[in-house]
Amino acid sequence: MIHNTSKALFERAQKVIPGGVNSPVRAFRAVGGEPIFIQRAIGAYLFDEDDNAYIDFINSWGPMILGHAYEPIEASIVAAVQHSTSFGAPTRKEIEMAECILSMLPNMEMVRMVNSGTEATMAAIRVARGYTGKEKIIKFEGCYHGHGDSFLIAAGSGAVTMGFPDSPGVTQGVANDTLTAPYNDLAAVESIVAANKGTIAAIILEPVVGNMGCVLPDIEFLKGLRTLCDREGIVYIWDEVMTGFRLSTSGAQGIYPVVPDLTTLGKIIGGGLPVGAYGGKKEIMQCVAPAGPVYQAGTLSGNPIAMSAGLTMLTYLKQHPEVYTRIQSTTASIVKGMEAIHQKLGVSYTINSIGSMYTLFFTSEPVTNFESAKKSDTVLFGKYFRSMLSQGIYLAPSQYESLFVSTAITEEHITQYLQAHENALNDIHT
Ligand code: HOZ
Repeated sequence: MIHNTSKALFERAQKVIPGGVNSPVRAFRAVGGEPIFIQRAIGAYLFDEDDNAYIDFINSWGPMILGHAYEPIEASIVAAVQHSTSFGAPTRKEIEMAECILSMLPNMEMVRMVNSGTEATMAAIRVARGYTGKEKIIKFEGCYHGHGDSFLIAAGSGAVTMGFPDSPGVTQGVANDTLTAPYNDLAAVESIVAANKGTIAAIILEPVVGNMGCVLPDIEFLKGLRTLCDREGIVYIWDEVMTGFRLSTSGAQGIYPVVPDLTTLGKIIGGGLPVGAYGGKKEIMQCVAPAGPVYQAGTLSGNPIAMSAGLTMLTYLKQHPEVYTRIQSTTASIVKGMEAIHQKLGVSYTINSIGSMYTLFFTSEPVTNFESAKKSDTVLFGKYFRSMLSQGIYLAPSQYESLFVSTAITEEHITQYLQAHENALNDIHT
């Protein structure tokens, strides 16, 4: 593959954009080589500026669940644009969007739209603090909740990929208010809560982690946190920015029988446009301004174009739950195929998977938390990534991310993927 145009664009980009990218993971620093610049996409395929085609397993980190340039979503955007792109005033679509979200997430009684997952998580903890009158939060090592100050402590995703899990620029005061525990370790959380009695406003987690790679929760862990939060008057927040409307029509809440107090959303709810949301119990959400005193606002919140795209996406998913059966079966075939190849080649790697999310970890040990995720051989991952890319397979350029499958992936794509996988493993082991 020739990447001359991407190369030239990257050189140009680095002169005007920090690191040449608008989000760090995209720079490919963790996998070596230089980023490819995407020119267009359709269905399962991305095309770069040199017109190379790639089968996409990132899908914009989740949102393109129906594949790229999905016609009904594009049509809804085109229709909305004809009535202007922003009003900064309430619209009917915002109510329809809120009603649609609540109908799909039965645990949610009220919702506020924002512009990104980061905004949603920042607002959710502010509301939790306002509601409880307490200041500290507990997050989990390797979980990533966007780039808000409070969350850049032991953070996953790009933060760990780039080697800054505790980012400079976060004040000591903020850091002191963020307590961290290992994922899936209820006893550790119990002791943190006991040592900080009466000071914890919220516990926030990814109910299925995407940001240290895909890591599954122990159900007893999720349930135990619910009991703990009830006992101690702590707001239990599920960050479903990645899992919301991806794991089921009700996200992780449709799979695990646990009810959070607040949920944060993003990605899929915008149909590929920049949208986030947070919502939950009415009693808590009534604290948000102007209903209550906790301030949170945004000129572009509930933007009419984003609402049209998001509403079209959610309505489609609600009416077509078979989407989930399909992408789950595609993912299962990929995982099964990879495992068969590992057996054939006599190599042992861990694959974590649920629904249409999965990660191949370059370790033979089980991955259940950040500590075990970090046992992966990231140098090997980098080699694997580059081999897959050269064979036209676009994966997340970091070991600490999940992959996402869309409905556009066919049997033929699976065959191509598995062949590339086998070739890549042969490449890196010779
Ligand atoms: N941190 C995002 C995924 N966990 C990546 C965002 C991006 O680079 O687009």
